[in-house]
Amino acid sequence: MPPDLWSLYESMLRCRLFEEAVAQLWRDGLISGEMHLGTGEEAIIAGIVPQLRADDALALDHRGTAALLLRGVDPALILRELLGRPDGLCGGMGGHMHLFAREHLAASSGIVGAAGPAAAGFALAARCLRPGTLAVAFFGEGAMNQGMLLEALNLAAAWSLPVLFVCKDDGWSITTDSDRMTGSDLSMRARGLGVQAVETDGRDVSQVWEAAAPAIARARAGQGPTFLRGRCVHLEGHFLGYALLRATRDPLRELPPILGSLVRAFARPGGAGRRERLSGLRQVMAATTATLRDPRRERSNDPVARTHDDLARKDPSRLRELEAAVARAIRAIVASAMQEDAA
Ligand SMILES: Cc1ncc(C[n+]2csc(CCOP(=O)(O)OP(=O)(O)O)c2C)c(N)n1
Repeated sequence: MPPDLWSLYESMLRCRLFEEAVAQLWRDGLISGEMHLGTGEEAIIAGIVPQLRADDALALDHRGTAALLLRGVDPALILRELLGRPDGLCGGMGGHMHLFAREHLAASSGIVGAAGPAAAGFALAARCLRPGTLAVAFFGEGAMNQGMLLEALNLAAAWSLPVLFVCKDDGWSITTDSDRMTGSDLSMRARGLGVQAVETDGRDVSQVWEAAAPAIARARAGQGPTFLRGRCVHLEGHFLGYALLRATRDPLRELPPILGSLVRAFARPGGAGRRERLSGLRQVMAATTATLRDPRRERSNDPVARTHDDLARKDPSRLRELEAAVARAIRAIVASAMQEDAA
């Protein structure tokens, strides 16, 4: 049985508001480089991470911030890490993609697919050192086309390792429609390697919890790995400032510079022939049209919004209080992280 929806919502909202605070710091120019957030993945993170015990392990991808937050890593340390400060979680050297919390048995990597072998390694160690514990790997569906992740699935099946492989399937690998580069169905692929596969609605936190619980229990009992696939939508696109999303949200402001560079690139002398250039243009147009029909616009695809709507129907004043309390807590975390003299 999942915990009540209020507590699941609180976890999701903490992730969302924390990542919105990160987005603001990024927009203010205080965080350098790209920023991949898990906005839209909250139901998958909040439906699984709180089920783990302190001695379970977590292997994360380039969107690992929210999972570390729910894991109990000090949020001020995470924020200072993203700000590149020496008093951050990894001395300011890891940034948002390479976070490591030794005492929480949690590690993230920006190398797509790396969560698979990391989790298999954690699980092998778990079997020897901490029987009854498991490792969870989080990754996108694009990572399922990386050899190392398939090798990890294979080894986990062959050695019956306690791993939960969680595929957060948003259908896109940056600007590539994942279906166009994926042969066969991902769950079938996992089954083909000897890993049991389960599918769930990754936008529904209670369903994710219910799908993950038996897989976690199975791994703890030494009965082997599970591949859990949850479909979700990345509400901010691949990364913050994603050009196509900006263009569809504010076309008058954002489209002219994009069109300008496209026309310049098309007309530039030398380089590829006219036919290849036209084909490139067609691909850009297709990606733009796909973004225009974007599921990101539908409220039902936002796991936080849809749970908010459910709870608002039940008890609006309790919901207001809960949301205000979470927002206050996140503001306090940001204020504490930004203090210059933090230890
Ligand atoms: C091994 C490797 N190849 C390519 C990249 C560049 N890259 C970063 S994110 C990404 C897309 C990954 O798609 P998916 O696994 O579906 O995750 P999502 O970003 O959609 O969450 C790629 C190709 C990388 N970081 N690592």
